[in-house]
Amino acid sequence: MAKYLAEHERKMQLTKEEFKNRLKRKLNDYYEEDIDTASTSELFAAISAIVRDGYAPQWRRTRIAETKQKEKQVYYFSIEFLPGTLLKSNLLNLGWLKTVREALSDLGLDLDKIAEYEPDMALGNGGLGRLAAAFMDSLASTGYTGNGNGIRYKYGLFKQKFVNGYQRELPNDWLKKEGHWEVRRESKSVLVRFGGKVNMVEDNGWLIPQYEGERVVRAVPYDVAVVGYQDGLTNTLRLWDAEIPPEEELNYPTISDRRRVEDLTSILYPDDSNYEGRLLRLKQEYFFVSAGLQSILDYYITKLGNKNFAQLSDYVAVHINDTHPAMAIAELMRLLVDEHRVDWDTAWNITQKVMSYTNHTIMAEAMEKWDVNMMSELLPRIMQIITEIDRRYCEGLKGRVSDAVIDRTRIIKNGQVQMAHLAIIGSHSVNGVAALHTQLLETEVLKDFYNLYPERFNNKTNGITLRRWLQIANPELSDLLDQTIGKEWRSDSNKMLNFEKYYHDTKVLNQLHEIKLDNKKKLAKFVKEQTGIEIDPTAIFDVQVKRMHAYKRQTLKLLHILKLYQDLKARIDHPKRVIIFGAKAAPSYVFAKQIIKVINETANMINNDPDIHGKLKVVFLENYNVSLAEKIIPAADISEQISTTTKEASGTSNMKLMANGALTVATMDGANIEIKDAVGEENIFTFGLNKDQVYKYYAEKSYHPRKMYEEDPVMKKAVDALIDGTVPNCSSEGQALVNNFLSDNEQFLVLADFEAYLKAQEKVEQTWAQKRIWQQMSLVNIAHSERFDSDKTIERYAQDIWHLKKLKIEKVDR
Ligand code: GL7
Repeated sequence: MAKYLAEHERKMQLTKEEFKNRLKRKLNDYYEEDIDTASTSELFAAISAIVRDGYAPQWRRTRIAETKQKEKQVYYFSIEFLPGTLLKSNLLNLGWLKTVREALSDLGLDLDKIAEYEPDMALGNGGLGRLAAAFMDSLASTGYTGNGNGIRYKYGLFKQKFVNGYQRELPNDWLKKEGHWEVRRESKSVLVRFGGKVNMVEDNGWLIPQYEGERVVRAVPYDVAVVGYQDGLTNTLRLWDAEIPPEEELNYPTISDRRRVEDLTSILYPDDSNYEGRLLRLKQEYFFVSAGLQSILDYYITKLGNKNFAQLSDYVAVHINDTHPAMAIAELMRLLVDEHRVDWDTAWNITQKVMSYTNHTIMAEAMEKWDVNMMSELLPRIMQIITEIDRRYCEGLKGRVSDAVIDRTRIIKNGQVQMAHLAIIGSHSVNGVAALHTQLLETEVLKDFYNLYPERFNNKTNGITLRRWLQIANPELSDLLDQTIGKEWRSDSNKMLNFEKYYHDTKVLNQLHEIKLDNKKKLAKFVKEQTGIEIDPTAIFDVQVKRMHAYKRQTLKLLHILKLYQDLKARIDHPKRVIIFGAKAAPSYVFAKQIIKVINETANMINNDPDIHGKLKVVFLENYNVSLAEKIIPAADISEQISTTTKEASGTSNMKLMANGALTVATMDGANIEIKDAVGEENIFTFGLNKDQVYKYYAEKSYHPRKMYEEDPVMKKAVDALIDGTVPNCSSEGQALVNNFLSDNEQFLVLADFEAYLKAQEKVEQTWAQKRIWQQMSLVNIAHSERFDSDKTIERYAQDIWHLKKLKIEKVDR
């Protein structure tokens, strides 16, 4: 061990010279190339190999410490992980970023250019997947052993292209490129069963299932290292791939049989906040849940040498990230009862103690409900177990609460399995992702469950990896923080609050301004390269980046744009503004795609109208993903967080943007409320209906937008622009938007918030004119973003839900 540690320390000491030597060696060994002849892909592959060598010893050391110290571990089960690119974050977390950047620069090379080669690991749609990735980083960086458990999709989230203003989707074949971070761990493979029939037969007084005619798939894990921030700890994100088991080859005779297995892990469902009851998705869910749980129990038995499952929850916490992995509850029951012969009551007790669940949305269309017949056919034993859980649940409550409550909360209803109900009934903890969201779960959406099990409910407001959104995406701002408050904020975000002391410091305020301007110039250059559109870096950069969805109300922004345009045409002046969108629409979400088309046509019209002298520009960047976010967010002046109050569970782009000094225009929804609490009312632009007003409209069915439209000429003019020929080439899409706005059933109340939104934007303009105040507000936002550091969120999960202790790893001194 001592020799091994010494070797580790040596590897961790990376000087520029040492790095250059290693780079030369790798290029020579892999490609027989020199530094000056190597291509970008070769350089990337060589550097990533050096990084892997760098963390390999600490990855191993973490595993050894885990088995020795036997601290409880959490397994974060998520059908999505969205880490983005890993080269720079691994370098940062190893403590090598600066050295490598400088060494490359000595060699005439640019780290940022080389890093661009890496494809995003886009195994997620949006906030939910990104949060899972942030939590992985934070677990490792706060010293906990946390394991990710997910799916290794062959194709990540589709690449978005615009053709004639329409979204087109292209496959995202991310595995094709060189320099992967994953390690195939064939020896850890497990088998997962689908279909067939189950017969329960008696064996020594125990009823055990006998399977007949089932399909067996091999789950092979690919492990990705999750390097902690300069703490010597490296955790594992385990992603499962599906293969035909070698011993089952004969059972897969045709190409289409084989393809069915490959298909299991080939695509990520590109839906955000929506769910489709498709068989393949159900297969995916069971596949990674079963594989993950089998490998956990295997570890428990063989590595920890424990066969007493009653103690499982002292060593293992399984977290169910939204309902997609909720079958973990039934699968753990199956493994305990069928495979390890634990009696039902004991197994149930263990399961509840092990499992915890996060709800990420109150939108009804996102609530998973699986057809009982479909589930019985695909997963007969799991369906039996869920039926038994449901039966016992109802029986246990009978006579204690009304039949109506039992009926509303039971798992199996109307031929469907309610996954959220399974998740709540089988877990000891249920949390929402922002204070308002949790409150709505308790008082509206999950009210019955809250009355039954109030102790299970808790809030865990989301967080973001400040390391990525500041240290990697905004090095200039990070340097300014170093120069003012010292470097400690990099490992202790609480220190960022000290930045507020510079509130009256003209020099710092000016520096903030310069940094923002510089980031805006870089983005302007990128926009020019990508789209040909010229934008002025001194204009207000007004940013809305998130999935395209009716509830997020990119349409409200669109109406604001049309109003500004109409003003400018009428010679009513406004400060120069560039509106920047980034958003993908789910391929099957017709309305979202119509919004994209209309925004693109509006942008085209405005950007090419000489009449308005470039005072307004609209840029819709293609293919919004983590890498693009890293370019846009540091350049934002305004952060648009304008969802209908009650609909955005938390939001996380709101946090990233504030950390980079953007000022938020916000409805009092999700985490916006907590941002307001952190920065104070005077440092944010709030507007719009509150939750009671929203619910009142719903309850009384009193929303009549056509009346609002008829009575407000400004609104009418903006809305009419979509159908009176003002915005060209999208009459059917424009009409679809207008029909939606004017319908009494329009749930997102766009027109109800229109006037208030314009007022908020007027305030933005007035504030923009007062440069110093703007800089001061920006500074306050940066300082208070510490509150949304995902390291802090993870500490709360670790303490309140998972009950973890930190692993002791001797600190690696660098
Ligand atoms: C989401 C919420 O919509 C979003 O508000 C939240 O920040 C995120 C992470 O908790 O989870 N829920 C959801 O289904 N998706 C989200 O992004 C796709």
